[in-house]
Amino acid sequence: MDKYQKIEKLGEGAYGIVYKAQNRETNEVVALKRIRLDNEEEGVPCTAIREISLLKELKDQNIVRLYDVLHKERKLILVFEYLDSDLKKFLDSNGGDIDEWTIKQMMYQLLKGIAFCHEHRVLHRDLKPQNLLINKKGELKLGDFGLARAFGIPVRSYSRDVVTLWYRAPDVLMGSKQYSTSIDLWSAGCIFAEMASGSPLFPGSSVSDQLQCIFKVLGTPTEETWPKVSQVPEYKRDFEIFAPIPLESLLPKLDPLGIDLLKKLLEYPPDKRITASDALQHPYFDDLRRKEQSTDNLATSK
Ligand code: INR
Repeated sequence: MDKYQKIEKLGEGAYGIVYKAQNRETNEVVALKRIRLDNEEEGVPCTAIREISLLKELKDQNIVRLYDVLHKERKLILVFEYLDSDLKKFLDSNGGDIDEWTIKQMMYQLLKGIAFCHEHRVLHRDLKPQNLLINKKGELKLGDFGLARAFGIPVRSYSRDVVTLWYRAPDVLMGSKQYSTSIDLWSAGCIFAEMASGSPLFPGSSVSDQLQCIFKVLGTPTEETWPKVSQVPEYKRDFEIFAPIPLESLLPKLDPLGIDLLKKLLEYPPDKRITASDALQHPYFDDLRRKEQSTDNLATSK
């Protein structure tokens, strides 16, 4: 690791420790992520190396750039673009009081990042405020994507903290193995609500408690609200029955268009959940898209 000088520890994710570091030659500041592997003796599986190397090609404004993959002495170090903060810190430092325009801009960038990943057939699978990186320019970029496929979704983080279930889709919680892009849109819905209210929408403490948190807000799913729900592997006929609470009453800060988008992100049937590219076209973003186009014109009119 002589090419980089570690500056400080930034955090501990599901797959390893992240450090702020500086390239000794170019002075470029980067984020280094040391991947911990369960089988240190056996080294890094070549499927994982291949999987991760493909992520180097994934370049977008709303995706944290993976510059390099260093594979030495049976260890894997990922060299990422550096950003100064993450959405969790931003939410905490603002006491949950983010203005509506900022929420909209953050959501738009989140959905753009997701749409880009999905267009390239990469699922995130574990979106949460902690791995949405932000900077002072107001940019938001997805981190931690694509690692789930290379290494599997861990149950515990590097520091042995329990991995949060708060953003996990009900179909995944109920053991559905047909993972599709829709699981990331559920997470986006949970993050949207959290930005609008300042507190997590579904703060469950175990898989069954997580499902109950969801049911208490959206109502316990039935064949009417979720066709074929009883065929999902871990569906229980004795799930406690709850009636839905209107989302408007929980999120007074969100305007009717925002509520409409949120409902489409939190659809029970995975195949009915809005896609990222359709969400970007939702009327909630009309004013933002108009602004974006007028600044595009400014940039090209000279
Ligand atoms: C910061 C983090 C700033 N930047 C925590 C953090 C606190 C303050 O995790 C981070 C990262 C960064 C980061 O600048 N680049 C990356 C994290 C991740 C990838 S990952 C890239 O994959 O989410 O851990």
